Amino acid sequence: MEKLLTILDQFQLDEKVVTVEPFGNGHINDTLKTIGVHGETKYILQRINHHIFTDVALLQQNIDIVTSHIRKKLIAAGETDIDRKVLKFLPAKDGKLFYFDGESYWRVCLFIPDSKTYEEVNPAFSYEAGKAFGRFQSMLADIPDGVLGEIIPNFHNMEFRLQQFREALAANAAGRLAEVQDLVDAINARAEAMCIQEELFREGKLKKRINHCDTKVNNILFDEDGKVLCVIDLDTVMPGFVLSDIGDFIRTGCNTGAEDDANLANIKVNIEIFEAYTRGYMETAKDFLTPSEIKLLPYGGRLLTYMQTVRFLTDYLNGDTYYKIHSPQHNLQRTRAQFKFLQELEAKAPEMDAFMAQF
Ligand code: ADP
Ligand code: GN1
Ligand code: MG
Repeated sequence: MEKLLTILDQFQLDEKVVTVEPFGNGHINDTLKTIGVHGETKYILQRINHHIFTDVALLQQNIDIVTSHIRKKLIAAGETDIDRKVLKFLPAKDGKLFYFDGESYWRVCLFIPDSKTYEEVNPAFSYEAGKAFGRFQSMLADIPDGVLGEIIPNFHNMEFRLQQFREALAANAAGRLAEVQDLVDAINARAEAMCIQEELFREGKLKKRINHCDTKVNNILFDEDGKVLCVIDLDTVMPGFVLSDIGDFIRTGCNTGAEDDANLANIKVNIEIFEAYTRGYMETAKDFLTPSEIKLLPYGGRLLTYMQTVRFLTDYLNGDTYYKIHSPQHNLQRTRAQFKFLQELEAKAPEMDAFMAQF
């Protein structure tokens, strides 16, 4: 605790902090909230996983560009209460937006008061979330190419993720290959069909746009009335294919079970959540999407679920080197849960595709 308070001391803060508590349940960084003298929370402190985000200066520069860009647009649109509608990171005493203590990298942002995140949403919240992500993408659409650094190269490139998977199979570093052969076969059987974006991009038929690339349900802050305040967790904002963002929301928001549900029977598609999200998203994104992107939106859900299946299994085969795990077989449990959800999405594909015909 003393150490964490010393770290906070390195930042330019207005309020005294007496203690910090763990917060959130991300798989990569460590998130904590601060508690002041009267029990109030003013700041979020995060330890950045620099094994994954190896260029922390670039990471914070990207986030600064994105948050400043959104802030400017909100001000121009006459919005009020701006500090609750876009994240605000606070500089360290040397002016940098992070602090290195010799071992770890840290950053601090303002805690947004009277906000809530959810692991599950109802259709009304899903509709609001759809509008929020469409608005987020449209606000960032005019950031010129090359301004944001590609913080994790090939992050949502399916061909690249499959290549990493194949390397993990070949190395079999943790000796776990034999027990997951059924999953390996299922992944291989779908590989070609899941790489159409890369193919379309090479043919010049699909362009890259700035995406959030981690649009899990719990990366949106809602106010007490269920309206979206802002989109958070901006580490992976970068150019990519537009399906990433609708895809990751379908993967997390439309699943009636948990991402790592041990009981596969819990895992089904909630179609109402998909329809509500898509309606909201189309309201704010329709103007910049091409007809072929619109048609592919349900495919985006399958793609991101498949990609997550591949990424969790790759990590399991590698001996759990990437994601935080909470039990020895956690990555395998996550893989099985994601694969079950993929099968459920495949069964619902005709219904989801038919829904898109109205747009
Ligand atoms: P990660 O998912 O990588 O751990 P996040 O940035 O998503 O990190 O933060 C984790 C959780 O902390 C969020 O789901 C949200 O509940 C909460 N949170 C993060 N930033 C803020 C903020 N500025 N104000 C209020 N709550 C926040
Ligand atoms: C990670 O940090 P967190 O939990 O928001 C991962 C995402 C995955 C997600 C799966 C940098 O996100 O890409 O989709 O876990 N982030 C990174 O839940 O790899
Ligand atoms: Mg998060």
